[in-house]
Amino acid sequence: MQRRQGLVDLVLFLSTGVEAFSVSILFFSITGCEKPSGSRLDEIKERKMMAGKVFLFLLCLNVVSFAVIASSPQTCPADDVSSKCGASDEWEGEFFPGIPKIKYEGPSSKNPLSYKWYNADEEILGKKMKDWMRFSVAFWHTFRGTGGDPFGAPTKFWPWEDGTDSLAMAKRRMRANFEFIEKLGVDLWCFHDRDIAPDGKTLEEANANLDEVVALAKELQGKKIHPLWGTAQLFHHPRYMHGGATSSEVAVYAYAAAQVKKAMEVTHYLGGENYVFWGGREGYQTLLNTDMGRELDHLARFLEAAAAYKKKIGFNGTLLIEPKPQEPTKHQYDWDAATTANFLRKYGLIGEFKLNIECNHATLSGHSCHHELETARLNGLLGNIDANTGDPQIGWDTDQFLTDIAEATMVMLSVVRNGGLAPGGFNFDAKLRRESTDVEDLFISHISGMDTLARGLRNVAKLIEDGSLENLVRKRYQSFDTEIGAQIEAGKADFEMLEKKAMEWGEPKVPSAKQELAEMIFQSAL
Ligand code: XUL
Ligand code: CO
Repeated sequence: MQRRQGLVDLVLFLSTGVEAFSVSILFFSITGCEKPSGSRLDEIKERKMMAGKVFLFLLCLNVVSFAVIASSPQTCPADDVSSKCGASDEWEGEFFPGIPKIKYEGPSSKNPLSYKWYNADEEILGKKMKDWMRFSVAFWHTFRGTGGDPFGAPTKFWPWEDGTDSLAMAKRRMRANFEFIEKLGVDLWCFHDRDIAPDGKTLEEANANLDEVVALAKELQGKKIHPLWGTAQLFHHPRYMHGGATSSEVAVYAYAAAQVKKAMEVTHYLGGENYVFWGGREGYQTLLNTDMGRELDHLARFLEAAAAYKKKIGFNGTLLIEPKPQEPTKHQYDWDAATTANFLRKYGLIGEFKLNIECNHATLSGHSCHHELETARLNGLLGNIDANTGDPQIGWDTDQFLTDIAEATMVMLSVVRNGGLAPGGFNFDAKLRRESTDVEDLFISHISGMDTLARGLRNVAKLIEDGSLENLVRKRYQSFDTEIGAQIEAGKADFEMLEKKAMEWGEPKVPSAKQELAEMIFQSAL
């Protein structure tokens, strides 16, 4: 498409130039100022004929070129949508010109558009880095993030955006998404239904819009790329102001179910490996007007129905719940990993769902990301990580790229102990700061986030190889590696027996916890 356009442009340019030239010859020969003699008159006639022929030939060439242009679909330059773009969904050129495919150059590289620590095919702890990490690009932040905040207007005006929410724009954006993913060198992406396609006046219209964009995404994905997960956006539209599955209105519950049904279908169609439920408005503002018990029962019924539908359509992806304590509601039901695990257990949903732990959500609930990951892991529920971080001074979900090496090392400790995340992975639920407005910032932020986690993995390998931290922990509990300790752990030590032992042993000698030593060992691996 692009080449054909270039050729037509060249022919047009050349023929128009030569046309102008021949017309000037014609003009000159007709209006020449010298008085012509007989043989000179014949010569002029001949020149006129020749010029006329050239002119006619070039005119034909022009007409053919115009016909080719008119018959080809209208194209739209990727880096400037203002001029040629109508309802066309075709494009020309690159969305990220000048950005090469990002390569590993090693820690000494000063090239911001290169990986310094993430070397996809390098083996660490018996697995390729790319298989430990399974990085994914979040469509909503990378392609729908505008930089707008509650106090200010959008700051990002990507060259391919035309300011509309049209289907043509959705398709162009999808093309930009896949160019981005390919240049970054990852295989996975995540989306909400309403980020990738415009909503409709009716559910039918919204579904039709989604189908159209999803068909293009399927074509652009090729064989290698597919969604890490998909999800339904049940928090933006006013109908969801009281929640989706926990709304007090039964018609909203039904609408939410229909939206999740469709989002699961398209995730399955695109080869998605997981499906996420983030209860953005599944919570309450005040208990004075809320029947919490009834809302939680409804949420469980909703999730049960989702698990049943997944089986019905033959979707083998993992269903994931993403805990978050609040924002937008004052209190969300999936507060943290422990609360969510308890909810799943109470309603008999443990085997059907795992958790998607987001680091910024962890800190909002008053925990560290490491705590949430370990809580999920120890319950057999660690399914996926939304890789981001908050700001220690700002009290909301800032969704920043994780660049703290110590934090990343702790995250990777959990991932390695979990044996990896597959079929889950790391989704960059992270956005550029409002003030970062260059197209290349999209790349720099992802590269930085990927390198930080890759560095975390390398540090975990060092810690495991060194073994001192593991030894320290083992030593700390060694008193339980005894006959009585084994009896306690097997649930065979009753209180009478323990009382006898306490009297026999007398006042226990309590050893140091060695916290500073543990921190020193940890730091030495960074
Ligand atoms: C919001 C959030 C969501 C979910 C998907 O805080 O994390 O983007 O990850 O709905
Ligand atoms: Co998230």
